[in-house]
Amino acid sequence: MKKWRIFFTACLVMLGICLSVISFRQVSKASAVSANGRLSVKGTKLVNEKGKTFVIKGVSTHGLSWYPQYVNKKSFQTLKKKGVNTIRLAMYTEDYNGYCTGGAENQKTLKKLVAKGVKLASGLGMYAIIDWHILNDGNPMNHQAEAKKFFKEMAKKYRSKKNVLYEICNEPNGAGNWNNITAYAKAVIKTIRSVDKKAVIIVGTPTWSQDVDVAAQNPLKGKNIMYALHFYAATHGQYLRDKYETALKQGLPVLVTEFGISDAYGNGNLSKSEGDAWMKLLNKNKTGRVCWNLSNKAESSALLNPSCKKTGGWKSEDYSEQAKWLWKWYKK
Ligand code: IDC
Repeated sequence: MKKWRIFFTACLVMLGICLSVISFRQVSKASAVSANGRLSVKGTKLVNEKGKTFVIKGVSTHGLSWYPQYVNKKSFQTLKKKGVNTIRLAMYTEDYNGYCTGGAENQKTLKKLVAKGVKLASGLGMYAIIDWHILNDGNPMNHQAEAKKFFKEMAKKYRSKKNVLYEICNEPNGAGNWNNITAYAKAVIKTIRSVDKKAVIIVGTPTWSQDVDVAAQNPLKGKNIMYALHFYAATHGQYLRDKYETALKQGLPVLVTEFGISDAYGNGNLSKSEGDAWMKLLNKNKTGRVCWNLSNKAESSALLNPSCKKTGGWKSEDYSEQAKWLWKWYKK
């Protein structure tokens, strides 16, 4: 009798240990993507598969042609530990070695980098934004044909992935007014939707993705479309927060796919106080945000110090002042 009791007690204890190990492993395994699944747009926000608001806390690469070394597993893993749940893969279309100006070999290299970035993000349960980074080419219509071809290829490749989002024109400016943007976006969205009915698509807005209020007056039709707002806190303060709130009030789904606390040139003095004001407002509205930029370039928007040559596994001395500010917000 006594022996049986000891045996049963031992079995129960063992079972208890097994169950707690399993649940611990599940908790420690839970990633942004495994916990939230495919994202979609509801009202002004991004939501997860259960309809609950999901807030993107992202980091953007610098131009993939210029800083490809940071697209590696250790790098993304290190960012994940800092609270980052999304990586934006910034692929310039013009500039030096841009997708549309660097030739066929360069296009292959860039596509490989995008594929590597998506694969690594997927493996770590992070979201990936594929960014068609127009900048000097202010009007997205300039490369519409290439964009359609590129995004069709991406959509075919990633239609079954739950973690891929498409940003179809980083920062329209100049002739990239809302008329041209909507004409471009309609064509590119149609191309993506012919392959993938669900992925979230982000559309840039006029004046370097600041005029979300203009987009709000005449938004595009269709589901799972968001509009980009970019701010650099040392330059863009209350007037831009007002535009953002105007757009939200009109029901526009806004996503901050690029921001920093430097000036609009990605350099100069940082403004932590303006940055704090922005983050408080974004948190209040549960708007996602992606910080510029993952590199050690000698500019204040870089997240790594210029002296840091490591491409992952960074320690506090490797991070720039902006990064240190950012990690505090991403921890919350
Ligand atoms: C900047 C980079 C800088 C690079 C420049 C031109 O930080 O190193 O020389 O582009 O390619 C944006 C753009 C983004 C800019 C960033 C800072 O989307 O490409 O990166 N910025 O100027 N919009 C507002 C600011």
